[in-house]
Amino acid sequence: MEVSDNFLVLLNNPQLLPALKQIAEKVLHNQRITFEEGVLLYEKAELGYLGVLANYIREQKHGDKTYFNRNFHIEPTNLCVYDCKFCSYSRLIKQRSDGWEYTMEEMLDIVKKYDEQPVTEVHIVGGVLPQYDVAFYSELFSRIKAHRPDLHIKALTPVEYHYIFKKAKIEYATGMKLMKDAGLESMPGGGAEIFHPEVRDLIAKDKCTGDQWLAIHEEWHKLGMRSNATMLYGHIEKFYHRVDHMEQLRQLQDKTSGFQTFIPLKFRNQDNQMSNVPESTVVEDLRNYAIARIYLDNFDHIKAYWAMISRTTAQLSLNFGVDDIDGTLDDTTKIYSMAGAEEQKPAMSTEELVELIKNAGRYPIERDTLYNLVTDYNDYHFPDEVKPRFYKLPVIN
Ligand code: V47
Ligand code: SF4
Repeated sequence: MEVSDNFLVLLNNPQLLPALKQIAEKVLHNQRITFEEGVLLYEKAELGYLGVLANYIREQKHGDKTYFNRNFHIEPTNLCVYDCKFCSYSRLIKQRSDGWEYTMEEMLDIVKKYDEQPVTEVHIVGGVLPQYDVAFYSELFSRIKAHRPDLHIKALTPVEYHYIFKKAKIEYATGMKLMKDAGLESMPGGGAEIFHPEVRDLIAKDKCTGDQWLAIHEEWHKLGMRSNATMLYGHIEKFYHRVDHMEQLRQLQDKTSGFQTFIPLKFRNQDNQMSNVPESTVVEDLRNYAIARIYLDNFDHIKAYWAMISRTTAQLSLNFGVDDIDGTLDDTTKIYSMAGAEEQKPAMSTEELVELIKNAGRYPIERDTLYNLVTDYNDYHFPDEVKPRFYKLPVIN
């Protein structure tokens, strides 16, 4: 790919630290950066530098293409046996009157609500409770597939799988095969938090460990299946914890190639046990997307989850390595609104998503969960066409 003027200016800047110049040259030559270089980026690299590098990689992989899908969530319950300090669902928080625990029929009714709509994915994730066990989820998945075979089921995380397989006394490999046979098609990226025990033991003590999270994804990938990965950042972790997290993902990806998308999740501090911890700045959020794009050279996609990060930051992130902004959601998820995200009823129509992407100067592509093309919106004109890529200044006489 042609090197942009920005990249050339950056490489020829005599004030650039030699170590940062070396990283830029590695990126230019498609070489992998080291753990130490990852930490150095977090410690020393300013936003403009990171944007140039990450955008170069993003455009090399995808050009202007920016992906989204039509999806909805089912959150079986907002109560949980665990007590993650950052979570507004955890058991200490649950002494409130707005808890829900959906039955199987209630979850199937949610699926049926979308019968006439062109959604392609249901994303199922919520709290962990004993009644939702292997038998329950197997039946749920198979009944959803029986009702609507074309709806992709992306469901649960190693947090739930570790808990239900342990209760059922079955190995991860056996359990994941059972889920696949029942209709599970991919795994979302949740439950990863920060793998390093120095942090995990403080914020998410009792649930699956980092190694167990990775082992369950590995078993799933061995079945030929795909999954995502997240990282909950911007709380008590240090930069080396973030790099360690991405290093472990990069190593597993080298082994299996099963991950599709990396999703950095910004810690939101409302109504949880870490409300005293300030949230990261937008500058830090953008730096973090960019460093993820540079570090995870073997991941195809970096996603900014607009419901959590806000629409404006999602647009900005498209210049910092991000090529995916998740989907329509239809106000079916509460995880982030309960934790203080700007979007209190997260829902965007296809038109709004297309407009948001076009207004950021990018090329909207509706994908399915596995990144197959559903609709190319670049030449698609809605009745009220969206604004052009760059605004013209008004002429004042
Ligand atoms: O595992 C919980 C996180 C995750 C907070 O795979 C919080 O496509 C920030 O994984 N502040 C669930 N984060 C959501 C998730 C996800 C979302 C969108 C797309 C995909 C995908 C996956 O939310 C949890 C946890 O890490 N979380 N509370 C909080 N206060
Ligand atoms: Fe439960 Fe997940 Fe919240 Fe932890 S993050 S308390 S496991 S819902």
